[in-house]
Amino acid sequence: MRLDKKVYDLLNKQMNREFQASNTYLQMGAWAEDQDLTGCAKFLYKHAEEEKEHMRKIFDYILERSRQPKLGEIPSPKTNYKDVKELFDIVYKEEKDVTDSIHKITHEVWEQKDLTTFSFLQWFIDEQREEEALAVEIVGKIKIIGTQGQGVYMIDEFVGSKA
Ligand code: OFO
Repeated sequence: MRLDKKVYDLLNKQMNREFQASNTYLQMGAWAEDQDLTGCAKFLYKHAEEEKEHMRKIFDYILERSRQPKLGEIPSPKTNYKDVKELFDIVYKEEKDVTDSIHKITHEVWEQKDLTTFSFLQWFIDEQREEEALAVEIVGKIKIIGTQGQGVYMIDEFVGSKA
């Protein structure tokens, strides 16, 4: 059955948001690599790929439900960060915002009794739970280790081990 227009708009927006997250993580990876933070760069590049896969999942789903996905303009990501702490505070905020957005769409499809889309979104809900938990873990470790001296090296090793 063809996707309801309101659900289509919400999914389309989410699809573009996943693409934006992918670009943000890719750019963050470039910043990290430039700072010789190779572990962080590895982690961020991997996540950039994952966000692109999320985008594609929604893209394919919209098509499957007889609508055309519309790629929008993606604003340029920030290119400079104060330090690794600022970087991962932004990652955590980004993931929290994506979770809120996915929950909002899920709530709407539940109201509309679109159980097919409701089922489709369960994967994203589980994925966001994992991604948020990972971001919380990294932000927590950065807090413990601190960003002075060898702390940055330890953080880079830790984040790289999560890639
Ligand atoms: Fe981490 O955002 Fe996709 O779903």
